[in-house]
Amino acid sequence: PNRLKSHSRGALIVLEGLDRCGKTSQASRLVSFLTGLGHAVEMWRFPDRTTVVGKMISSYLSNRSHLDDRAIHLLFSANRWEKRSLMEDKLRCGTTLIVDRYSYSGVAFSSAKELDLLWCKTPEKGLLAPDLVVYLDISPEKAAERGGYGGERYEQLEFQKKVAQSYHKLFDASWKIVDATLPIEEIEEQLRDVALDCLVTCQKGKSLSQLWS
Ligand code: T5A
Ligand code: NA
Repeated sequence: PNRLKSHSRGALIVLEGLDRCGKTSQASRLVSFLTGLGHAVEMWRFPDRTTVVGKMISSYLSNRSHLDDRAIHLLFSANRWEKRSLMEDKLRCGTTLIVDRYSYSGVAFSSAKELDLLWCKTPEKGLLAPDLVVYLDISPEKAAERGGYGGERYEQLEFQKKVAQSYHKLFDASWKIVDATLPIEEIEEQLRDVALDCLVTCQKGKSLSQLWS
C-alpha cells in the first residue's frame, strides 16, 4: 500500500537555538501540523536520554556526574551516531523527522568551553546533513527571563552568551533564522512555510548528504 510513497524520502528538519528559545514548543506544533496534512512525521530530540549513552549525558547535565569536556562532547556525538542508521531508514522510507537539537548544538555548546571548533566538528563528520536548519533567535538575556532556568548545567546566562557567539560562527546562508521573541503562533506560521518548501524539495528527489560540507 505504501509503494507510491516509498519513492520520495522524508525531510530532515533541525531546530536549533539557546536553551529556552522555544524549540520543543515549535517542534511539536510543526509535527501536529504536518501530520494533519497526511505526512509521515516523527519528532526526535538530542540528546536522546533514553539510551545508555543518553543516560550518561543526562546525569552530566543534571550535575549528578562530572566528565572531562572532551569526553562529554564525544558522548553527545556518540548519541547521534547510535541513532544514525535508524534516522537514515526512516528518511528513506518517507518519514520526515523534526529534530530538536543536532550536531550544531554539539559544536556550539562545546566550543563555548573554548574547545577548538574544528576538533568539535570532526566526530560529527558522516552524520546525515539536515535538509533545513531553523535557528530560533533570542538574546541570552531574554531566554533567561522565560520561566527561569531549571538548574541544568548549561543554563547560566554567562555561558549562554558564549553559546550564542559559537552559534554565530556556524551560521550558514541556508539556515532559516527566525525571531524567537515573536508570539508562538507567528513563529509557527513561519516554520510551516519553510518546512513545506523543504518537503517539496525532498520529494522532488534532493539526495541525502552528510556533514560537514
Ligand atoms: N547540548 C545538546 C550539548 O551540549 N551538546 C549536544 O550535542 C546537544 C544535543 C540539552 C542541553 O544539552 C546541550 C544543550 C542543552 O543545554 P535540552 O534537554 O535539549 O537540553 O533542553 P533545551 O533545549 O534547553 O530545552 P528547553 O526546554 O530549555 O528549551 P526549548 O525547548 O528551546 O524551549 P520550550 O519550547 O520548552 O520553551 C521554553 C519556555 O518558553 C516558552 C514556553 O512556553 C516555555 O515556558 N516559550 C515562549 N514564550 C514566549 N514567546 C514564545 N515565542 C515562546 N516559545 C516558547
Ligand atoms: Na534546557
